[in-house]
Amino acid sequence: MATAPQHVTTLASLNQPVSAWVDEVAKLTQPDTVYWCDGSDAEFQMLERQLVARKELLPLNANTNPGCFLSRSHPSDVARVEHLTFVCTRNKDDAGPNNNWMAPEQAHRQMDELFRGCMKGRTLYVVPYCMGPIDSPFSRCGVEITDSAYVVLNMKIMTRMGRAALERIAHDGAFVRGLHSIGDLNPDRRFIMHFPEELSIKSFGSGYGGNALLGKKCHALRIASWQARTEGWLAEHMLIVGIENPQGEIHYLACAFPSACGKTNLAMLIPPASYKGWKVWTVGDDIAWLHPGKDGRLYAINPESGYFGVVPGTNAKTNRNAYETIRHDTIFTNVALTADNQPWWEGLSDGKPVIDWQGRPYDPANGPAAHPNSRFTVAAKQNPAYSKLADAPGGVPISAIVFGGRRRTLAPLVYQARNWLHGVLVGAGVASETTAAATGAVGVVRRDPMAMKPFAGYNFADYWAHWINVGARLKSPPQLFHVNWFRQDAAGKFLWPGYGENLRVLRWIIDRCTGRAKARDTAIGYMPGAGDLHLDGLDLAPGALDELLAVSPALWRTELAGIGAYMDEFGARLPKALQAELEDAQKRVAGA
Ligand code: SAT
Ligand code: MN
Repeated sequence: MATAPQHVTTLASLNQPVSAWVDEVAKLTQPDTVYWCDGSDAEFQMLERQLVARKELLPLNANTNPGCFLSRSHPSDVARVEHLTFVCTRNKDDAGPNNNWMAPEQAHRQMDELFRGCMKGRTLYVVPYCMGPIDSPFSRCGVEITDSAYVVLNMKIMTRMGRAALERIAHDGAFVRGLHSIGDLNPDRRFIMHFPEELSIKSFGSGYGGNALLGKKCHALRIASWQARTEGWLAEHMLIVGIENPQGEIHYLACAFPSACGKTNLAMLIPPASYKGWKVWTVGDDIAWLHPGKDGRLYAINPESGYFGVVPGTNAKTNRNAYETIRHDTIFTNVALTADNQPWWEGLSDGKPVIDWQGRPYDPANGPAAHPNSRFTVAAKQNPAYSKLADAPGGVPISAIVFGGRRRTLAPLVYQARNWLHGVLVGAGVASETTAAATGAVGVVRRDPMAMKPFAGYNFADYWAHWINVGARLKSPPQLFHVNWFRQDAAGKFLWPGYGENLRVLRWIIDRCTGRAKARDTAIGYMPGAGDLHLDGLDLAPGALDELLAVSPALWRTELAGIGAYMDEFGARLPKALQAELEDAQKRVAGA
């Protein structure tokens, strides 16, 4: 690739610590060319053209999907790899039983061996980025070095990338160093290593989003959660959504669900037809950075500027906003193609696939046409529901925090924690049936506290203690809730329609925050009575609501024992207050 020496010098000279690090990495990895990204649209288009010329990016039908491209990954490189993801702290206990751990010196040695000479014949891209609005005091910057132009394109969409970020780094001083190479995509030579004490990341052997777009899970969750603890805030796996009622009052909610539980859908929800005058505004769909404000409330920014969402299931009925958002200027990864070169995925009502996600003629015997974890990368600004406050430097005030998971049984449609401490227990008890976003078996229940199991960059015991401390500092803390959209009847049929209808539950949640809704005091927390939810215009199966709001003390006794056993793994570091809260919860359920 041709570099413009003038341009390189200008950007490199903006920041001595960055260029010193780039030189050091170039010596190790030996690229043919070093290219500093300025983040301009012209640069984006140039890289697109290069990838198209190399057949690494396929332009899609320009009439139906203008500005859209398809990328196909290596078939073994389609999801995050939690068993190959490590948190490398000097003290093993600081990473905790919730993380894979390796001593930092050993991890550096092992990774540097992989990186040695790995960029021969390739271009080294320097990608300065800012997580959060460029002028927000809550934002944090990083620089990713990568040999993948696909990563550069995605980082341009997902973050505030380029010159402005580099200027902010010069001003801030500190930045997160992320070194990435796709290597040879050999799963045996694939590792994602985090060094929170050094604010650095080394990722080798994968081009997949969560493994390769280092600003996302690696920086904005694992490293940032560590930074947040030392600085007194929270970095969470949460969407941020504003709900506006017909009176024009907007409440912001932050919701934590494990990957592929519908966070993007909830963040872009379309109100049901009977909810006239209601509007939903998206601030973020995956990550929230939460800061205690001077007024005693909690304020949230979305560190990202784009969506890296699951494609299958997206259609005009399930999520019209997402469907509109990805009609143009979108990078699709691992979807199928129709005969006229339109992207296709399971859940679309029209079109039919002729080429599958691996580029083979479509044959149902090979499984789904689009990979179940196929993704779209798209600028958040394309969302028709993009919030006016999505770029607000001070963030949005959070009225409620909502936890949830995929549970066939047990968890009712919604319940409210009794107070902050109980809410921390509710969050710590989140569990979900596994999905396609991570490699491994699908459909197994696993503990996923605060939906952060794969993302907390330190010991969960310390993380829960930090949550308790943050709550204690808030004069007007958000109310905490738990929802379950995925409850099924005995025949395995979903009891709740989900999607836009979820607004009915969010409405009860908001009304609880403003003191407008009634609730029953139950063994697990506050719950709506059958008449407390606004269900006009909704056709639920007979008995479904009772089942959705049923609490089985027997199942809950088993669940709380399971939570207790899980927490025991954290030994003496577990906060005493959380242990006591669990015992209280157990007493309430025992007496029910
Ligand atoms: O990890 S990714 O960000 O690639 C997708 C997800 O699990 O949210
Ligand atoms: Mn996620």
